[in-house]
Amino acid sequence: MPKTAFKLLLLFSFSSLTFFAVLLLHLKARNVPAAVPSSLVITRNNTSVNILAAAVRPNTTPTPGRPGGALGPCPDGPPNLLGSLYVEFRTNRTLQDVRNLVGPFLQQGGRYRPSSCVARQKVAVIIPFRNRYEHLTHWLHYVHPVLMRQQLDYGVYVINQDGDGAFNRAKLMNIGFVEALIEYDYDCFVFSDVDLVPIDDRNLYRCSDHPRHLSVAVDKFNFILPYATIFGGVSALSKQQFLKVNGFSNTFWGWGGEDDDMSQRISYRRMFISRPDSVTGRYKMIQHERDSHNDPNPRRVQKLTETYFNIIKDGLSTLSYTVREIRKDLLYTLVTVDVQADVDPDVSRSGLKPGSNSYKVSLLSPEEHFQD
Ligand SMILES: [Mn+2]
Repeated sequence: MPKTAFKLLLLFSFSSLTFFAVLLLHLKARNVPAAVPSSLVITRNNTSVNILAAAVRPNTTPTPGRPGGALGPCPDGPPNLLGSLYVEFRTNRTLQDVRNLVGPFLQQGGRYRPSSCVARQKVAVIIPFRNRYEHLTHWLHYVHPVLMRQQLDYGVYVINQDGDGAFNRAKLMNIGFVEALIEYDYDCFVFSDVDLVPIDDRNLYRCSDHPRHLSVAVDKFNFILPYATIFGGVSALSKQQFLKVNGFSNTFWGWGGEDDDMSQRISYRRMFISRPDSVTGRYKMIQHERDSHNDPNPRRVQKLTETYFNIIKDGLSTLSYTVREIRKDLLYTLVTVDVQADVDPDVSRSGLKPGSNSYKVSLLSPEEHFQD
């Protein structure tokens, strides 16, 4: 009798050992960066897009698949938040480092949704962009894990202005809104500068009853809100809120004014700006020199007196651009666009130089732009 028991015990230990060995192997395999190509190129040359056409275009990207039955909604307060975070930009991390670190949790194009519950909001994070791969690397490194802990169903869209024309941050954000909606049924849009990283993950990248300004306490401004109506840096509008204000103006070329114009659109449409408190809303800004082709717009102050009359005739309803390329990286979707700097009469009136080669198709891959 004890002999049989001993045999059974031996058999049991052997099978558990085998089980753990297999489990370990499986876990190890999961740690290897996902076996998906880091770049997948879709070219849509000379496809003019407008908001109406976008609305009827079919979804091109299926939503991230999720096997299994019905999940419950995620809790209103994400349970795994850490609070204040350590953020450091003086490193030589590369995009590949970030792919290795957070890539295994993502789907192609910088997409994520929680596996244990149904996210409360579908959030598109829109980053207006040109030639700032070093900043983007830091942003992706720090913000992806935050968004995951916040249990969002989200995607990261980097809207890359092609050519050397005057930069148009606001138009890029309008384009991000349209392009993200073509892909997925997002209900919330967070617009973020590439050089702003939240240093507290309790600052939820979600939308609320009113348009929300998230970057309220930036280190560059000694963690103080510079003025009461400020809406620049990082902000969040629901799809309905964004449509209500007709998006951003498309006619702010060069630096400044477009965020204040949005702030006025919001108040003219009888909405308020909501904000996190000044501890939760802390940010670290990556220090940099002013970009070329982004000089202060001399018309920006004058233009702010015209917002009220321009809401209807300048915005999503009049948005026109050309998608040069859509590139799916594991960490983000890169949409390279021609914003038509040289066909907009407002560029010449603004006193800024229109782009000489804004129709040039970008042939460099992000890695070639990015000096590792
Ligand atoms: Mn900046």
